[in-house]
Amino acid sequence: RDKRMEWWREARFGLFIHWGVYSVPAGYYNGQPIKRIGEWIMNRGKIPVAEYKQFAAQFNPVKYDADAWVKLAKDAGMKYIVITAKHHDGFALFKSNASKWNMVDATPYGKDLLKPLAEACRKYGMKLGFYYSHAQDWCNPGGAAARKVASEGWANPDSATIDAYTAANSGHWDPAQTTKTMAQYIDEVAVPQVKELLSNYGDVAVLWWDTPTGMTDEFAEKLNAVLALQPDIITNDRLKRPNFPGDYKTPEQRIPKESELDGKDWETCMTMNNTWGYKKNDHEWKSAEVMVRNLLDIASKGGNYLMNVGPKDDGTIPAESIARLQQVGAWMKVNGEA
Ligand code: JFZ
Repeated sequence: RDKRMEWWREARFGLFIHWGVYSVPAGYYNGQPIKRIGEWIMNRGKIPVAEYKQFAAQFNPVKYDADAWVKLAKDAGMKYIVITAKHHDGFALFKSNASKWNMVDATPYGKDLLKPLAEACRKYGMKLGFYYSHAQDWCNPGGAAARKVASEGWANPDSATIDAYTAANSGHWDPAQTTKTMAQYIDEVAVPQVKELLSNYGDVAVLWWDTPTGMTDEFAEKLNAVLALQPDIITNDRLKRPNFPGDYKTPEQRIPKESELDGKDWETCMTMNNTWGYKKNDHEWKSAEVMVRNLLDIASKGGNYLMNVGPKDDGTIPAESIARLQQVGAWMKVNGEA
Protein backbone atom coordinates (compact mmCIF):
# COMPACT_ATOMS: atom_id res chain seq x y z
CA ARG A 1 0.00 0.00 0.00
CA ASP A 2 2.71 2.47 0.98
CA LYS A 3 4.84 1.54 -2.02
CA ARG A 4 2.11 2.88 -4.30
CA MET A 5 2.20 6.21 -2.50
CA GLU A 6 5.94 6.80 -2.80
CA TRP A 7 5.97 8.88 -5.98
CA TRP A 8 2.97 10.88 -4.82
CA ARG A 9 4.54 11.74 -1.46
CA GLU A 10 7.57 13.16 -3.24
CA ALA A 11 5.58 14.89 -5.98
CA ARG A 12 4.35 17.94 -4.01
CA PHE A 13 3.04 19.73 -7.08
CA GLY A 14 0.53 18.76 -9.78
CA LEU A 15 -1.69 20.23 -12.48
CA PHE A 16 -5.48 19.91 -12.31
CA ILE A 17 -7.27 20.35 -15.65
CA HIS A 18 -11.02 21.09 -15.77
CA TRP A 19 -12.01 20.83 -19.41
CA GLY A 20 -15.31 20.02 -21.02
CA VAL A 21 -18.36 21.25 -22.93
CA TYR A 22 -18.82 24.01 -20.30
CA SER A 23 -15.84 25.81 -21.86
CA VAL A 24 -18.17 26.65 -24.78
CA PRO A 25 -20.76 28.71 -22.83
CA ALA A 26 -17.81 29.86 -20.65
CA GLY A 27 -20.03 31.32 -17.93
CA TYR A 28 -22.90 32.70 -20.04
CA TYR A 29 -26.35 31.29 -20.82
CA ASN A 30 -28.80 33.18 -23.03
CA GLY A 31 -26.56 36.21 -22.77
CA GLN A 32 -26.73 36.23 -18.97
CA PRO A 33 -23.75 35.60 -16.71
CA ILE A 34 -24.35 32.54 -14.50
CA LYS A 35 -22.89 32.93 -11.05
CA ARG A 36 -20.25 30.72 -9.45
CA ILE A 37 -18.07 28.00 -10.91
CA GLY A 38 -18.13 27.58 -14.70
CA GLU A 39 -18.34 23.78 -14.88
CA TRP A 40 -21.62 23.97 -12.92
CA ILE A 41 -23.35 26.20 -15.50
CA MET A 42 -25.78 23.49 -16.59
CA ASN A 43 -26.97 22.90 -13.02
CA ARG A 44 -26.97 26.56 -11.88
CA GLY A 45 -28.69 27.74 -15.05
CA LYS A 46 -31.00 24.67 -15.04
CA ILE A 47 -30.24 24.23 -18.72
CA PRO A 48 -32.35 21.46 -20.29
CA VAL A 49 -30.37 18.38 -21.35
CA ALA A 50 -31.17 18.69 -25.07
CA GLU A 51 -30.19 22.34 -25.06
CA TYR A 52 -26.94 21.80 -23.16
CA LYS A 53 -25.99 19.01 -25.57
CA GLN A 54 -26.01 21.53 -28.42
CA PHE A 55 -22.93 23.22 -26.94
CA ALA A 56 -20.97 20.10 -27.95
CA ALA A 57 -21.59 20.97 -31.61
CA GLN A 58 -19.38 24.02 -31.02
CA PHE A 59 -16.68 22.22 -29.07
CA ASN A 60 -13.85 22.10 -31.59
CA PRO A 61 -10.47 22.48 -29.84
CA VAL A 62 -8.32 22.57 -32.96
CA LYS A 63 -5.50 24.32 -31.09
CA TYR A 64 -5.20 21.54 -28.50
CA ASP A 65 -1.53 20.61 -28.08
CA ALA A 66 -1.17 17.95 -25.38
CA ASP A 67 2.61 17.90 -25.75
CA ALA A 68 2.81 21.63 -24.98
CA TRP A 69 0.51 21.24 -21.95
CA VAL A 70 2.65 18.51 -20.41
CA LYS A 71 5.82 20.48 -21.17
CA LEU A 72 4.28 23.52 -19.47
CA ALA A 73 3.51 21.46 -16.35
CA LYS A 74 6.94 19.86 -16.37
CA ASP A 75 8.66 23.25 -16.67
CA ALA A 76 6.60 24.52 -13.74
CA GLY A 77 8.07 21.74 -11.61
CA MET A 78 4.93 19.62 -11.56
CA LYS A 79 5.11 15.85 -11.25
CA TYR A 80 1.56 14.80 -12.11
CA ILE A 81 -1.56 15.82 -14.00
CA VAL A 82 -5.19 15.10 -13.15
CA ILE A 83 -7.73 15.82 -15.91
CA THR A 84 -11.54 15.74 -15.84
CA ALA A 85 -12.19 12.64 -17.96
CA LYS A 86 -15.87 13.24 -17.13
CA HIS A 87 -17.29 16.04 -15.00
CA HIS A 88 -20.81 16.39 -13.57
CA ASP A 89 -22.31 17.23 -16.98
CA GLY A 90 -21.55 13.61 -17.90
CA PHE A 91 -19.55 14.50 -21.00
CA ALA A 92 -16.65 12.10 -21.62
CA LEU A 93 -13.47 13.62 -23.07
CA PHE A 94 -12.71 10.14 -24.42
CA LYS A 95 -14.11 7.63 -26.87
CA SER A 96 -16.71 5.65 -24.97
CA ASN A 97 -18.89 2.72 -25.94
CA ALA A 98 -21.04 3.24 -22.83
CA SER A 99 -22.49 6.61 -23.86
CA LYS A 100 -22.66 8.64 -27.05
CA TRP A 101 -22.22 11.77 -24.95
CA ASN A 102 -18.49 11.83 -25.61
CA MET A 103 -15.84 13.77 -27.49
CA VAL A 104 -15.65 11.42 -30.45
CA ASP A 105 -19.36 10.95 -31.06
CA ALA A 106 -20.78 14.35 -30.05
CA THR A 107 -18.33 17.00 -31.31
CA PRO A 108 -17.03 18.20 -34.69
CA TYR A 109 -13.48 17.58 -33.40
CA GLY A 110 -14.29 13.87 -33.23
CA LYS A 111 -11.08 12.76 -31.51
CA ASP A 112 -10.28 11.38 -28.08
CA LEU A 113 -8.66 14.14 -25.95
CA LEU A 114 -7.05 11.80 -23.42
CA LYS A 115 -5.03 9.68 -25.88
CA PRO A 116 -2.56 12.44 -26.86
CA LEU A 117 -2.30 13.58 -23.25
CA ALA A 118 -1.43 10.04 -22.12
CA GLU A 119 1.21 9.83 -24.87
CA ALA A 120 2.76 13.17 -23.92
CA CYS A 121 2.81 12.18 -20.25
CA ARG A 122 4.69 8.99 -21.12
CA LYS A 123 7.15 11.03 -23.20
CA TYR A 124 7.94 13.49 -20.39
CA GLY A 125 7.78 11.07 -17.45
CA MET A 126 4.69 12.82 -16.07
CA LYS A 127 2.20 10.80 -13.98
CA LEU A 128 -1.38 10.95 -15.31
CA GLY A 129 -4.56 10.77 -13.28
CA PHE A 130 -8.23 10.87 -14.22
CA TYR A 131 -10.93 12.84 -12.42
CA TYR A 132 -14.21 10.98 -12.91
CA SER A 133 -17.57 12.26 -11.66
CA HIS A 134 -18.96 8.86 -10.72
CA ALA A 135 -22.19 9.86 -8.96
CA GLN A 136 -23.34 13.16 -10.42
CA ASP A 137 -24.15 12.98 -14.11
CA TRP A 138 -26.64 15.47 -15.49
CA CYS A 139 -26.91 14.15 -19.06
CA ASN A 140 -26.71 10.36 -18.80
CA PRO A 141 -30.12 9.26 -17.40
CA GLY A 142 -30.02 7.94 -13.83
CA GLY A 143 -27.02 10.01 -12.80
CA ALA A 144 -27.32 12.02 -9.59
CA ALA A 145 -27.74 15.79 -9.36
CA ALA A 146 -26.77 17.83 -6.33
CA ARG A 147 -29.57 20.08 -5.14
CA LYS A 148 -28.49 23.61 -6.02
CA VAL A 149 -31.18 26.19 -6.65
CA ALA A 150 -31.28 28.21 -9.85
CA SER A 151 -32.12 31.45 -8.07
CA GLU A 152 -28.72 31.36 -6.39
CA GLY A 153 -27.08 31.45 -9.76
CA TRP A 154 -29.38 33.00 -12.29
CA ALA A 155 -32.16 35.57 -12.00
CA ASN A 156 -34.44 33.63 -14.32
CA PRO A 157 -38.12 34.64 -14.15
CA ASP A 158 -38.96 30.92 -14.15
CA SER A 159 -36.55 30.03 -11.38
CA ALA A 160 -39.27 29.52 -8.75
CA THR A 161 -40.99 26.91 -10.94
CA ILE A 162 -37.69 25.25 -11.80
CA ASP A 163 -36.63 25.18 -8.15
CA ALA A 164 -39.93 23.60 -7.09
CA TYR A 165 -39.38 20.86 -9.68
CA THR A 166 -35.76 20.42 -8.56
CA ALA A 167 -36.77 20.14 -4.90
CA ALA A 168 -39.36 17.49 -5.77
CA ASN A 169 -37.04 15.50 -8.03
CA SER A 170 -33.86 15.03 -5.96
CA GLY A 171 -31.96 17.84 -7.62
CA HIS A 172 -32.91 17.12 -11.24
CA TRP A 173 -34.52 19.78 -13.42
CA ASP A 174 -35.30 17.91 -16.63
CA PRO A 175 -37.45 14.74 -16.86
CA ALA A 176 -34.84 13.36 -19.29
CA GLN A 177 -32.49 12.96 -16.33
CA THR A 178 -34.68 10.47 -14.49
CA THR A 179 -35.71 8.00 -17.20
CA LYS A 180 -33.34 5.45 -15.64
CA THR A 181 -32.45 4.54 -12.07
CA MET A 182 -29.11 5.36 -10.52
CA ALA A 183 -28.40 1.61 -10.33
CA GLN A 184 -28.80 1.40 -14.11
CA TYR A 185 -26.56 4.42 -14.59
CA ILE A 186 -23.84 2.87 -12.39
CA ASP A 187 -23.98 -0.46 -14.26
CA GLU A 188 -24.42 0.91 -17.78
CA VAL A 189 -22.31 4.07 -17.76
CA ALA A 190 -20.09 4.65 -14.72
CA VAL A 191 -18.60 1.17 -14.29
CA PRO A 192 -18.02 0.61 -18.05
CA GLN A 193 -16.46 4.06 -18.46
CA VAL A 194 -14.07 3.62 -15.54
CA LYS A 195 -13.12 0.28 -17.13
CA GLU A 196 -12.42 2.10 -20.40
CA LEU A 197 -10.31 4.72 -18.62
CA LEU A 198 -8.26 2.10 -16.82
CA SER A 199 -7.80 -0.10 -19.92
CA ASN A 200 -7.16 2.19 -22.88
CA TYR A 201 -4.55 4.77 -21.77
CA GLY A 202 -1.64 2.81 -20.34
CA ASP A 203 -0.62 3.45 -16.73
CA VAL A 204 -3.11 5.51 -14.77
CA ALA A 205 -1.58 6.92 -11.58
CA VAL A 206 -4.64 8.42 -9.87
CA LEU A 207 -8.41 8.01 -9.91
CA TRP A 208 -9.89 11.27 -8.56
CA TRP A 209 -13.53 10.62 -7.59
CA ASP A 210 -15.84 13.52 -6.86
CA THR A 211 -19.08 14.41 -5.03
CA PRO A 212 -20.67 11.12 -3.84
CA THR A 213 -24.28 12.37 -4.18
CA GLY A 214 -26.68 9.43 -3.99
CA MET A 215 -23.93 6.83 -3.60
CA THR A 216 -24.58 3.57 -1.76
CA ASP A 217 -21.90 1.20 -0.45
CA GLU A 218 -22.97 -1.23 -3.16
CA PHE A 219 -22.38 1.31 -5.96
CA ALA A 220 -19.04 2.26 -4.42
CA GLU A 221 -18.00 -1.40 -4.18
CA LYS A 222 -18.67 -1.90 -7.88
CA LEU A 223 -16.57 1.11 -8.87
CA ASN A 224 -13.83 0.30 -6.39
CA ALA A 225 -13.52 -3.22 -7.84
CA VAL A 226 -12.61 -1.80 -11.27
CA LEU A 227 -9.44 -0.28 -9.79
CA ALA A 228 -7.94 -3.79 -9.87
CA LEU A 229 -7.22 -3.10 -13.57
CA GLN A 230 -4.39 -0.79 -12.42
CA PRO A 231 -2.63 -2.43 -9.45
CA ASP A 232 -0.55 0.66 -8.59
CA ILE A 233 -3.33 3.23 -8.84
CA ILE A 234 -4.09 5.51 -5.88
CA THR A 235 -7.36 7.31 -5.18
CA ASN A 236 -8.69 10.25 -3.22
CA ASP A 237 -11.32 10.13 -0.49
CA ARG A 238 -14.42 11.14 -2.48
CA LEU A 239 -15.81 7.76 -3.67
CA LYS A 240 -18.16 7.38 -0.72
CA ARG A 241 -17.75 8.43 2.87
CA PRO A 242 -16.94 6.95 5.34
CA ASN A 243 -16.35 3.40 4.11
CA PHE A 244 -14.08 4.24 1.18
CA PRO A 245 -11.40 6.57 2.60
CA GLY A 246 -9.04 6.10 -0.38
CA ASP A 247 -5.35 6.93 -0.11
CA TYR A 248 -5.42 10.64 0.60
CA LYS A 249 -7.66 13.48 1.75
CA THR A 250 -8.65 16.45 -0.38
CA PRO A 251 -9.10 19.77 1.43
CA GLU A 252 -10.46 22.10 -1.21
CA GLN A 253 -9.39 25.71 -1.85
CA ARG A 254 -7.71 25.78 1.56
CA ILE A 255 -4.46 24.82 3.25
CA PRO A 256 -4.95 22.95 6.54
CA LYS A 257 -3.51 24.41 9.72
CA GLU A 258 -0.67 22.56 11.43
CA SER A 259 -3.11 21.58 14.21
CA GLU A 260 -5.47 19.87 11.74
CA LEU A 261 -2.89 17.44 10.38
CA ASP A 262 -3.49 13.88 11.53
CA GLY A 263 -0.79 11.91 9.75
CA LYS A 264 -2.98 11.07 6.75
CA ASP A 265 -1.77 12.04 3.28
CA TRP A 266 -3.47 15.08 1.79
CA GLU A 267 -3.66 17.23 -1.32
CA THR A 268 -4.98 20.79 -1.56
CA CYS A 269 -6.58 21.58 -4.90
CA MET A 270 -6.94 25.23 -5.81
CA THR A 271 -8.10 27.45 -8.63
CA MET A 272 -6.01 30.32 -10.04
CA ASN A 273 -9.06 32.58 -10.29
CA ASN A 274 -12.53 31.73 -8.92
CA THR A 275 -13.58 28.92 -11.25
CA TRP A 276 -12.35 25.45 -12.21
CA GLY A 277 -13.91 25.31 -15.69
CA TYR A 278 -13.21 28.26 -18.03
CA LYS A 279 -15.33 31.41 -17.56
CA LYS A 280 -14.60 34.33 -19.83
CA ASN A 281 -15.73 36.86 -17.20
CA ASP A 282 -13.56 35.65 -14.31
CA HIS A 283 -10.51 37.91 -14.13
CA GLU A 284 -9.74 37.58 -10.43
CA TRP A 285 -6.34 35.91 -10.72
CA LYS A 286 -4.07 35.02 -7.82
CA SER A 287 -0.51 36.24 -8.27
CA ALA A 288 2.35 33.83 -8.93
CA GLU A 289 3.82 35.07 -5.66
CA VAL A 290 0.76 33.87 -3.73
CA MET A 291 0.99 30.53 -5.54
CA VAL A 292 4.64 30.05 -4.61
CA ARG A 293 3.82 30.91 -1.01
CA ASN A 294 0.96 28.37 -1.06
CA LEU A 295 3.27 25.73 -2.46
CA LEU A 296 5.81 26.36 0.29
CA ASP A 297 3.14 26.32 2.98
CA ILE A 298 1.69 23.04 1.64
CA ALA A 299 5.05 21.34 1.04
CA SER A 300 6.33 22.31 4.49
CA LYS A 301 3.30 20.62 6.03
CA GLY A 302 3.78 17.45 3.98
CA GLY A 303 0.93 17.92 1.51
CA ASN A 304 0.58 18.16 -2.27
CA TYR A 305 -0.62 21.18 -4.26
CA LEU A 306 -2.90 20.48 -7.21
CA MET A 307 -3.12 23.74 -9.16
CA ASN A 308 -5.99 24.13 -11.63
CA VAL A 309 -6.25 25.41 -15.17
CA GLY A 310 -9.48 25.66 -17.18
CA PRO A 311 -8.70 25.43 -20.91
CA LYS A 312 -10.91 27.19 -23.47
CA ASP A 313 -13.05 25.54 -26.13
CA ASP A 314 -10.40 26.21 -28.80
CA GLY A 315 -7.94 24.00 -26.93
CA THR A 316 -5.76 26.73 -25.44
CA ILE A 317 -4.96 27.34 -21.79
CA PRO A 318 -5.79 30.96 -20.82
CA ALA A 319 -2.73 33.22 -21.21
CA GLU A 320 -3.04 34.34 -17.57
CA SER A 321 -2.68 30.73 -16.42
CA ILE A 322 0.27 30.04 -18.71
CA ALA A 323 2.05 33.17 -17.44
CA ARG A 324 1.56 32.09 -13.83
CA LEU A 325 2.77 28.56 -14.46
CA GLN A 326 5.88 29.99 -16.13
CA GLN A 327 6.51 32.39 -13.25
CA VAL A 328 6.16 29.62 -10.67
CA GLY A 329 8.43 27.48 -12.88
CA ALA A 330 11.11 30.18 -12.95
CA TRP A 331 11.03 30.31 -9.14
CA MET A 332 11.20 26.51 -8.92
CA LYS A 333 14.27 26.41 -11.18
CA VAL A 334 16.18 28.67 -8.81
CA ASN A 335 14.80 27.43 -5.50
CA GLY A 336 13.16 24.02 -6.06
CA GLU A 337 14.87 20.75 -5.23
CA ALA A 338 14.79 19.24 -8.73
C1 JFZ B 1 -16.09 19.78 -6.70
C2 JFZ B 1 -16.84 19.84 -8.00
O1 JFZ B 1 -18.22 19.91 -7.78
C3 JFZ B 1 -16.30 21.06 -8.66
O2 JFZ B 1 -16.95 21.30 -9.87
C4 JFZ B 1 -14.81 20.87 -8.90
O3 JFZ B 1 -14.61 19.79 -9.79
C5 JFZ B 1 -14.10 20.59 -7.58
C6 JFZ B 1 -12.66 20.24 -7.72
O4 JFZ B 1 -14.74 19.53 -6.87
O5 JFZ B 1 -16.84 20.15 -5.66
C7 JFZ B 1 -16.53 20.09 -4.36
C8 JFZ B 1 -16.19 18.90 -3.80
C9 JFZ B 1 -15.85 18.85 -2.46
C10 JFZ B 1 -15.88 20.00 -1.69
C11 JFZ B 1 -16.23 21.20 -2.26
C12 JFZ B 1 -16.57 21.23 -3.61
N1 JFZ B 1 -15.49 19.94 -0.36
O6 JFZ B 1 -15.16 18.82 0.15
O7 JFZ B 1 -15.43 20.99 0.31
